Amino acid sequence: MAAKAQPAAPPAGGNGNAGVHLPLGNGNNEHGGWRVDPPGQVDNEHSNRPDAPPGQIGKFGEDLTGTGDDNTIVGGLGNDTLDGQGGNDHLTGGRGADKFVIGPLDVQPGEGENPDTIGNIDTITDFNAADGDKIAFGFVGDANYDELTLDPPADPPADYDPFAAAKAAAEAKMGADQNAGFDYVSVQVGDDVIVFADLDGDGTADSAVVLAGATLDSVGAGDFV
Ligand SMILES: [Ca+2]
Ligand SMILES: [Ca+2]
Ligand SMILES: [Ca+2]
Repeated sequence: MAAKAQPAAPPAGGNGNAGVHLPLGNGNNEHGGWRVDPPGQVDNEHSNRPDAPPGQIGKFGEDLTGTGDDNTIVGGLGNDTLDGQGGNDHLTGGRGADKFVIGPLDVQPGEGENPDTIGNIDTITDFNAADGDKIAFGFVGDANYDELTLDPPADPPADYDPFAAAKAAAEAKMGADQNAGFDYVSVQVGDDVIVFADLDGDGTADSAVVLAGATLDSVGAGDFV
């Protein structure tokens, strides 16, 4: 009797019952490929994806789209497009030139929604213009950019809201004249930068995103699409 064909050996990088890594690119997962880890997987070293948390299912250089809920979305080594959709999302592009799609502010929150605050809008955890990262607010046309540092009051009142203060400071630069003023204004607030966008030119911010742990040096006029 002829011997039955044996099943193929697990791909290199798999470690017993801890799941497998599936390099579909150049073998080092530097170009393309995706990864499936079981819960509890802690060994990112063999996947060559130190920027991806255990358990993530993701592709490289692909569109990573969230839901209306608060999502955490983590890109890989490639050039990813991260779109959290609604909710207050935490977006991490990882390496590569990533595009972060940012939606509108909840200017008048509905029932069950929270007012916009620094912790209550989308956050980009690793914005890096030097990598070619871009923020996509959906603005079309020529855009003017400015930036400033918010100086909190020496003795802030109990209800001091740094987000509202930053938004007001940004809107003071946006101006009500559609043909003047700035369309994008970045505001340094403590250790973070909040980028505000006036998409319709009426002098009010329509969208905003927090760049966590960033400085004004890390974002500029050429970083928007
Ligand atoms: Ca979301
Ligand atoms: Ca990436
Ligand atoms: Ca506006």
